[in-house]
Amino acid sequence: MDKKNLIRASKRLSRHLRHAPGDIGITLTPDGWVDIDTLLAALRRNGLRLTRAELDEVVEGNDKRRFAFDEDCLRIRASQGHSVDVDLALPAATPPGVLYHGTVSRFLGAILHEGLRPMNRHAVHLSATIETARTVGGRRGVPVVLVVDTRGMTTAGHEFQVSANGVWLTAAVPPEFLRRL
Ligand code: HQG
Repeated sequence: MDKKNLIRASKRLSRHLRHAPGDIGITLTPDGWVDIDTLLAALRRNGLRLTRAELDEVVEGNDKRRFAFDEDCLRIRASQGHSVDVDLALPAATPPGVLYHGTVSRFLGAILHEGLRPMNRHAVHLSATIETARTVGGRRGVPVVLVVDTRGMTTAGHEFQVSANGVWLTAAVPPEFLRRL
């Protein structure tokens, strides 16, 4: 597959595995999985013909490794970023002493006032590196990077999880744990 088609297929997968499975008539398990043959058939009915080998290419070639197969390679799910009600059942994990969040200046006032909220997703997404946070913020304009005092949060009892593709997740970040880089 060429790059354009890989990106197109990845966007369709993100849409149906994170946000709108019903649009192509599939149902996710409570922890976000769908049977691969079911998915490919549903995509085919909805205008995207993808072979199993091409799906492997999309999963492996994905810049952020957004999708993961289960152990038997029979099922697939998105590793993070859902808006539909799934519980990925990720174990609690201990983050590094600080993490980063990339945003844009127009959200700063609200964020520094009320903290980071998950907005349409299940969790606030945090990055392990400044560079990644810049890329995330850069999707919306000139990036502004916030430093998250994860050590302080852990002491205060907040929990963290890390997705299969290395994105740190937490329910919310109160403003006292945030500062501008
Ligand atoms: C902002 C992409 C106002 C927050 C990326 C962000 C990431 C607030 C936006 C992943 C706020 C939510 C997630 C508050 C947060 N007031 N604005 N209290 N709290 N915000 O897309 O972190 O390509 O849901 O700063 O790489 O930007 O999809 O979150 O700007 O990993 O795999 O509200 O999405 O990954 O936006 O991005 P999002 P995000 P994928």
